[in-house]
Amino acid sequence: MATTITTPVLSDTSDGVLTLTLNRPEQLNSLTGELLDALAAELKRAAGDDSVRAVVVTGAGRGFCAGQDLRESFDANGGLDVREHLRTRYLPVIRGMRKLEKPVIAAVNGVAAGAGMSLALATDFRIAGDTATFVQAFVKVGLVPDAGSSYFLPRLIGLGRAMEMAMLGDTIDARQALEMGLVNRVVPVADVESSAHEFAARLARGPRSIGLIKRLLHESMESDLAAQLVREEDAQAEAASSADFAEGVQAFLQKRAPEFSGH
Ligand code: LHQ
Repeated sequence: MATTITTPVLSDTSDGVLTLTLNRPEQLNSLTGELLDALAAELKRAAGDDSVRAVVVTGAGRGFCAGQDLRESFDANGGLDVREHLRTRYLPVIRGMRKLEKPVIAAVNGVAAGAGMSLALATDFRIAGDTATFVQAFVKVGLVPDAGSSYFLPRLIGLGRAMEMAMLGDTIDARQALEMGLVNRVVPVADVESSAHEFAARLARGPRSIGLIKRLLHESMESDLAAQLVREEDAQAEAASSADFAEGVQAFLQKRAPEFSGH
């Protein structure tokens, strides 16, 4: 009998953009250990691959990601060691997105629930389809926000609104998400992947400093002004010694568009 082996994460690179597609469409791309491991491995690979200058994360089918696969959590064998699972499966993905000095864009094509919403929050930009929805589903099954949601959500939308989403577990639509600053853009759902690709490709044509800007802005959420001014000095010294800075200045003086290499 033939067996079909399904890849839990599809990957494709074009225009300097690596697109990672969560690929369990029948289960709304809910997260198994296998899928999370594959995602972490792709992010690790992207870090060392010069041809990748931006990453898009999206979902196959009608959902973005329905969070932890609840069947895997509570199976006949007694379920998961949650602490261990978070530490070994989720943390490498969330850290992988943050540590990557390349922009990561979520193309939210449908529902983002529980840890699926955490994945979207851990990226640097969210482009949502107009039918996408967001739900902090954790509380509905008696859990707390995890995979970074308790960190990212109040920083993105403020404490009061984060408290409400996390405790009530109500679903918000793409328009509400845009109003509260949870997403950067809302586009017709049919265009979400192409819009995210275009957005990512624009960033991928950018200079080396794009990665440094990502690092700086994320660090600023955790530091005071004095520390941040020092971090700016460090990052600017690095940017100013890049080939892309030399190209940027040359292009300005020669009155032409710069061609950045990412170095
Ligand atoms: C699913 C799932 C799913 C399996 C839809 N699992 N099959 C927790 C524990 C341990 C460690 C680490 O972290 C976490 C964090 C978490 O993420 S907890 C939160 C987990 N996620 C949820 O509680 C969301 C559960 N799903 C839903 O509430 C709904 O499915 C949403 C609102 C996402 C979508 O609703 P609908 O559009 O009405 O779709 P559906 O419910 O009919 O789902 C379609 C299929 O997908 C269905 O399968 P079936 O065989 O009946 O067609 C669902 O069972 C399956 N599915 N989410 N998380």
